Amino acid sequence: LETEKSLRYALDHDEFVLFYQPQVDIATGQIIGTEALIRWQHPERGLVPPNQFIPIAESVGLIVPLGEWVLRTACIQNKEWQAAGFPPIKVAVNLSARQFEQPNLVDTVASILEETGLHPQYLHLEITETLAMKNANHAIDKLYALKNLGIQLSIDDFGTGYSSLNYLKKFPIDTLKIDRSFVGDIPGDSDDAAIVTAIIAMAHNLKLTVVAEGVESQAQLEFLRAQNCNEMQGFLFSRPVPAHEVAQLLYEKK
Ligand code: G
Ligand code: G
Ligand code: MN
Ligand code: NA
Repeated sequence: LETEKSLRYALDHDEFVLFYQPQVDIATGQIIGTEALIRWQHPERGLVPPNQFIPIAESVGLIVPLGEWVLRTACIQNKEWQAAGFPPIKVAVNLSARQFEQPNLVDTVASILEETGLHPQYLHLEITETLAMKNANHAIDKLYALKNLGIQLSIDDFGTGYSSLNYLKKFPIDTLKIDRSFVGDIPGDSDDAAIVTAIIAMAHNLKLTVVAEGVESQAQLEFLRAQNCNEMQGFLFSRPVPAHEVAQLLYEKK
């Protein structure tokens, strides 16, 4: 198991790296964004996945400086793609509960946007239902403050958390990301097909954009297309890849 010390060392020695998973507009097939996903490039162990260190970073509080590094790096990278002449795309960054609870979160996001020069409309922050519901009244104020910066907000892993649908009405959310556990067995599993259909219809009635996660097959994509799901993310199009491979994909699909 990782220790606070080894994670701190890794952060100080630039051992973390961001991969990016493309997000594709289902109607046009164009890449319209990426989700930034952290990995640890360990000198001996190779690429360590986030589930092996994010929970520890969260429990010892190191997720706060680490999350700030993720946010800054993702904004710089996205700005670089724009500067290279690619059509502007958004970048989605995952926020942990501990980060969300920081009193200076909104200031941190604001100063990273200013420092990197990324236009706020291209930054999407992903939060989970559980995170938002932990202290719902406080969360609403914070979400509105984030929205006032001009950024976009997404609910990640939608349908898997502890939540009330009430928050969809109260929170200034732009996007729902349907958790991949609902996507994996469509269209064959009629329960999952019904759930996915209902989520998309509800989201659209609430004027929210819907992203399907974990899309692995053409049959899943066709089902989602028929339901007018807006965007997809998954191995069918691309795994999470290093930044230079995103540039290659953007170049090929131009
Ligand atoms: O990339 P992968 O599919 O292995 O990601 C596994 C989990 O790690 C996902 O739930 C994802 O949300 C989380 N994760 C990846 N990168 C980050 C990050 O930068 N910050 C936080 N808080 N979670 C992340
Ligand atoms: O929880 P979150 O959605 O933030 O994390 C995304 C995670 O899902 C990453 O670990 C990523 O590697 C994984 N992932 C992305 N696309 C697929 C897919 O098509 N199938 C599966 N099984 N996992 C995926
Ligand atoms: Mn996510
Ligand atoms: Na997810």
